[in-house]
Amino acid sequence: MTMEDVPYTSIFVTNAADTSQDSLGKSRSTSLSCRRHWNRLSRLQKSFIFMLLLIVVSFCLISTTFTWAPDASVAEDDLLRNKFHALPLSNQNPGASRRNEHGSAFSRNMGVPSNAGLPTMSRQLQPDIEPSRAQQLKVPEERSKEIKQQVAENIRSVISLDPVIPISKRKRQTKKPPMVAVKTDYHRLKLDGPKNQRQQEVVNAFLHAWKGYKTFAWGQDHLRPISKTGQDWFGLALTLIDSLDTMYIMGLQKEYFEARDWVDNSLSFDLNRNVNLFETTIRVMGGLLSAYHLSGDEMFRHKAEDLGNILLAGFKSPSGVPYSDVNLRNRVAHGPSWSPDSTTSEVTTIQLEFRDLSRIVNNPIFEESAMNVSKHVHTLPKTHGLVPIHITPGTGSFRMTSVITLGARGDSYYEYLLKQWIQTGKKIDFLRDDYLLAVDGIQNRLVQRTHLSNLTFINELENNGQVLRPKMDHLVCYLPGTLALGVLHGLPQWHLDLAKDLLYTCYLTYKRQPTGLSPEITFFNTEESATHDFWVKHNDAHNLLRPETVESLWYLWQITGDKMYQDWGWEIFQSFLKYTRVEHGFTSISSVLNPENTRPRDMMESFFLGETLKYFYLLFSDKPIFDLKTWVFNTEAHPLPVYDH
Ligand code: DMJ
Repeated sequence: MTMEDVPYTSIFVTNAADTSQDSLGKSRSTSLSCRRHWNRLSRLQKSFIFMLLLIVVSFCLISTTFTWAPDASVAEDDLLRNKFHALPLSNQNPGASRRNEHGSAFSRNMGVPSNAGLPTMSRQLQPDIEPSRAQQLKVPEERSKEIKQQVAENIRSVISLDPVIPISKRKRQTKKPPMVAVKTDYHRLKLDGPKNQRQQEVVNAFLHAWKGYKTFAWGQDHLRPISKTGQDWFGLALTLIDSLDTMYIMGLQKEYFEARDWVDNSLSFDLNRNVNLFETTIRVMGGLLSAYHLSGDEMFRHKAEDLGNILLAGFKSPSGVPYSDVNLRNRVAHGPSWSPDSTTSEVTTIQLEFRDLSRIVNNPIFEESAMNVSKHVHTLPKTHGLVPIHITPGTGSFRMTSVITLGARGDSYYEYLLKQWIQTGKKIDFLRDDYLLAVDGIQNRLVQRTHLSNLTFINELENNGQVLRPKMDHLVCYLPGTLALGVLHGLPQWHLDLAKDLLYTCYLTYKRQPTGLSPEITFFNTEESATHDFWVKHNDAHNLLRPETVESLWYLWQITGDKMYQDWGWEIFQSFLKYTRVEHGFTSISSVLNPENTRPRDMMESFFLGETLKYFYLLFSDKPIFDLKTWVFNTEAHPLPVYDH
């Protein structure tokens, strides 16, 4: 017992003794005189008093029932707040100080803001989605149970030893959001399932792949459909997150909500793993952002913000050009072990996502960090607008000896110049100008035609821009779609001619193989004596279920209205079904050259569900589903809204 306790104890003892003697007699005489007064009243007077009492009691009962729930939520918040204070500092989320540092809103955060304890706190900790009117009017018992559960859950997450406790884990929404697009009236999206046989077949393929993933690899990055196991690259459920918006678009409600709940309950970024900044941004952040925009589900926004705060570590280099990898737990970034360089396309293909994140959480740090990279790259010397595929974060300079290509490690630099310009309402001129210069450079320095059939292809440029190499990655086949998109947004019409010619070549890289599937890399012949337009090296003959050609077919169909592109896509889809579908999903194959022996690789990449099947579904639609003036697709096929600046 402390000194402060003593007076309170003695006062309590004295009062108790008084009550037992003196006050007992007083209360007896008071009750006798009341009864006398009552008996003297008339019948009317007695009825009037009864009525009055009844009204007062009813009023009290009603007001208790309807004001109880909000009071309880304040109590819940108080309990939570006390828990935060009770925790030793080392157990609190280290992200809190980071958020503070970047000026991010504390409202939903784990960290205790400087105004903790002020009355506003209970409002700040309200659920992410406002409880519906029906929820607010629930009977107290039911609501009480719900709140107790929520508090227990919150406390569990607060006292866990995990250094990173995601915001969305603490304030989880209890009601599933409706399956409607958040901006239906504005974008007029109709996401109510397949409308024709081709789309239905795509949905069937998706469900087949999903079943395999769910059965054997649930929550893992990829499915190995032959060995019936999962594979982890980053440990971030890449397939599940890449697929969210595909399911939403296909109208697969049951599957979508299962995945949505997994993200809510089980997606954790507290992993001691190095992840690739670019891949994590385009697949995971992109997937979460588009799921948020389509569904309006706040949980996705919070998860994206959690991830964004971690990935910001990537930009902490001397030049601001990000390192390739970030450790999710300790938030330390570094380059790959074999090189001091980052990849040009990687550091310039995170801007759509970081900008969108900034806009939806109202914190400029993400957009600024990523946009500074674009601004910096804009100032670097280039070859007719074309860039080498390596850049050094230490100095911020290009590795000038690196190859120039529209394929691996160069591709989406060009794509994001255009798409960023579109995303920001076509107001940032240097993005458009760099894109236009680059397309000029492609046309004048890289484009060539085969001698035999006059097929258009795009070379690579080696040795400091001196030597042309007639090698084209399948990845280059995204370019026709991007060129067509530029034309839709008012860029020169000749870009569409180039797009059509190039897409025809891409289509032939499928059609002319005995499996009807394209290899990873194709070499082209320009000599007069050539008997073939192109050929494939044994080691380049694999097919990874990549999306780029289907992506471009979709853009070209939607922009030109020419159904020929749908038919080409249908042929390609049949070939995927024939040669890559296995009992428990789809698999990449080692050879497109030999239908008798494709040598399956036992790997279904997340982009097959996130991109390839989504683009097939969009391509086979009778009418365009997305308005390409109000939506812009990231490089992993995740739709994001266009802003006006
Ligand atoms: C995807 O992750 C993206 O499309 C990226 O831009 C390139 N590589 C794969 C698909 O091939």
